Amino acid sequence: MQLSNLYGGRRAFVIILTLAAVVWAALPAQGQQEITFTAVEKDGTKIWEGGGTIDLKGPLTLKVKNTLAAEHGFAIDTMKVKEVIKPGEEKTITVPLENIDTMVSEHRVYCQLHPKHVAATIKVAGK
Ligand SMILES: [Cu+2]
Repeated sequence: MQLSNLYGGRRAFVIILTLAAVVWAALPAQGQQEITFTAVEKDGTKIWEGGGTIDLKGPLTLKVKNTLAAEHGFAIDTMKVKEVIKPGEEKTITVPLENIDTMVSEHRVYCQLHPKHVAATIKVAGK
């Protein structure tokens, strides 16, 4: 009696796990978004190069690379992002949907360490 209960429970667990895996595999297909930014220097000016357009259907992945010899900040106030990227470092930042301010049509991507460091933007589709 106890043994068959244990077996039944384990089988149900396997079924749930399988279902969860199927759902999980299907989810990222909708609204998976990735945008790349690179800190570069052009004519003596530091620039966050990159950007793109997002929809607000899923989490956002930011691939951020600092090719320069000094640390640079990477901040997006309207997405609750504030990081420091070390020289030569490449960082992947995932922004959950709930951290993205839906009232904004253009998100400013800037360096919080250097006011003169030129910012980039992320646009929102359909806004
Ligand atoms: Cu900077």
